[in-house]
Amino acid sequence: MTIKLYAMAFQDRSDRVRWLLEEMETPYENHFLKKDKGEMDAPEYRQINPMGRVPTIVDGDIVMKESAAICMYLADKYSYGCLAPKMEDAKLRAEYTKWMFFSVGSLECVIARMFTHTSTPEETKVTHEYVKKQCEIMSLALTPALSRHDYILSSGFSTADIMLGSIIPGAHEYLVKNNPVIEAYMNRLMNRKAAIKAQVF
Ligand SMILES: N[C@@H](CCC(=O)N[C@@H](CS)C(=O)NCC(=O)O)C(=O)O
Repeated sequence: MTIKLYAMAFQDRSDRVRWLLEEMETPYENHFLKKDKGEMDAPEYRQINPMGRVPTIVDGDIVMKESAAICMYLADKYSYGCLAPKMEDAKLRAEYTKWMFFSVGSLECVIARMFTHTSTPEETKVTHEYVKKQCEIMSLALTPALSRHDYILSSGFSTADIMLGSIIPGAHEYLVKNNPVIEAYMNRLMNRKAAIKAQVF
């Protein structure tokens, strides 16, 4: 049964799921919901996602929400040992899990403040100072890892790169602009065929 991917647009948090599906060459259908037509609030959609958010996937009788969780689930199911390190490879799997959670739990929630905490010039200033500082701290983890290898894991490209690659551009100013290591990493990711096909960037 073909996987259904619910989204609002190519460039929302469904981007990482679509990119992963393209990398795995797993068949899927895009279902774009029109917010202005009330489709996010429609009872049929609220039944599978009570919060009325995207992305959601339906894979047979499995319904998944939360983009990082969806990507972990899909990579384990369709690309285990390739885009998701195996459990037996404990050190690599631990590193992979760390970056998957870092991407949303440390990075994206900070970057998202630039969209939610900017209602006045004063608030915008405070928010940008905060995001800049946090990005400096997160660079202390990202830059050394990406100096040692082309992708975030020593084993090569993985789903953790899809998560990071879809989130980092949101803080281009603070993470990419003056950091040649992260800039080169982003160029590698942006040139991947699957990312181009998924219209991530
Ligand atoms: N933590 C969730 C966040 C989901 C989320 O907030 N998605 C946004 C789009 S990127 C959304 O659905 N917003 C609802 C709206 O704009 O009405 C995830 O990573 O999937």
